[in-house]
Amino acid sequence: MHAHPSKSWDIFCRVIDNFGDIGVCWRLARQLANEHQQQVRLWVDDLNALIRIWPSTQNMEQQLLEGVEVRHWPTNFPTDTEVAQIVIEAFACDIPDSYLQAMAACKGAGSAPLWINLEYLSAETWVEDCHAMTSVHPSTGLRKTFFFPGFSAKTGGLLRERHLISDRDKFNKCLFLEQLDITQQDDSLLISLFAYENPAIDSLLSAWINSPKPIHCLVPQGKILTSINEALGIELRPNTPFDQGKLRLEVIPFLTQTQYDQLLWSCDINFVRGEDSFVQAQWAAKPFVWHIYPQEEEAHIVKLEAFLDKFLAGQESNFAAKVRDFWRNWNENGDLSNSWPLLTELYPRWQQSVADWQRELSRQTDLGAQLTAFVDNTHR
Ligand code: TRH
Repeated sequence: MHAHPSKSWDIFCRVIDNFGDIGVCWRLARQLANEHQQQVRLWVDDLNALIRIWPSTQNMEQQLLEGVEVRHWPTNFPTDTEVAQIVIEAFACDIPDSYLQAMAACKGAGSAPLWINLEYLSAETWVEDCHAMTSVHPSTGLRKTFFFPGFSAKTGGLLRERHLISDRDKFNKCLFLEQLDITQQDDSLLISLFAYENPAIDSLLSAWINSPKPIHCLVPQGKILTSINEALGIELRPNTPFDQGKLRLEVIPFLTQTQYDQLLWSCDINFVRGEDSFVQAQWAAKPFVWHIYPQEEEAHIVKLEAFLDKFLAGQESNFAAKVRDFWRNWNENGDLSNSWPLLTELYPRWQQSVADWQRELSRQTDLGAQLTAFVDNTHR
């Protein structure tokens, strides 16, 4: 394994909403520290979001966690903060002005830090043209590089821990479900459901209740529960499974990030959202459905279709049409009562398509390795 000179990194993470911003930054920070032996400091403005996905996090200003120095990013940022050699601005979060001025001072002293903006993931083709492009900050003259995660070799790649695939392949599902006190219904399709509020859940639940095959759905506590409770006119609670027709619905606690990855490995179909769970669902090599983060002017639908174009390229047209139809209905409040059975009757092909897709993706250098290689080649 190529050893990288150990450098100091500051990762700035502002939690907009949900858990994706911190989910991505925390996974990257751990990987840089533990797989590439870098000195990593993670600044996060909302520690509670990190505590939710990593409960061993303390609510304190400074702590060492998993080899990463985790710092609370306060409103009044400490002006005496030493500038790191590598500065990651996650998702254009705007690093503190005092820190920016300190970066400019370093530049003036001949040791400009490497400033990288880590962009949101997209499968859109323009990403390949923009990846690694730079711009010069008007008032400081500092150069910023735009680093785009992506699904092709012309992008910055995807987050994938070094041991993820081998850990997945030797994973013991039964033991994991036992630890979560879950007894899978016999001969059932085990489904994990992580999504935003979604009125389309109504037709999906009726498709599951009338499903030819038993459906056992696990719902980590989260936003989709509001839609489920509205659709069923009940208040679902942890440890109180709901049974109707062929459906068993079980609310499970919000898991640690690692346990959630393992839940994806345990299920036959995964409903995921945002960015980090979306990527992890692909590494789980199980059929998945993406509830993309809604954006103005339907920009998210363009992103959704761009991913489907890549994922379904070369797939048999009938199967491809069924997947696209189901994803569109899930993201555009369509009727799922028909598209669900039509898709699940093609489950083996769906399974194979995801297995092939993730195998192809796993040949690409992961984002953490690409970032450290980029730093080696750029920051002297
Ligand atoms: O929470 P999200 O919807 O985050 C979103 C997206 O990142 C989106 O791109 C961004 O614009 C928006 O936030 C602001 O979905 P995502 O990206 O999948 O992040 C969820 C994280 O939560 C992921 O790291 C997995 C983790 N998680 C757990 O740790 N435990 C759990 O039980 C579950 C369900 C998720």
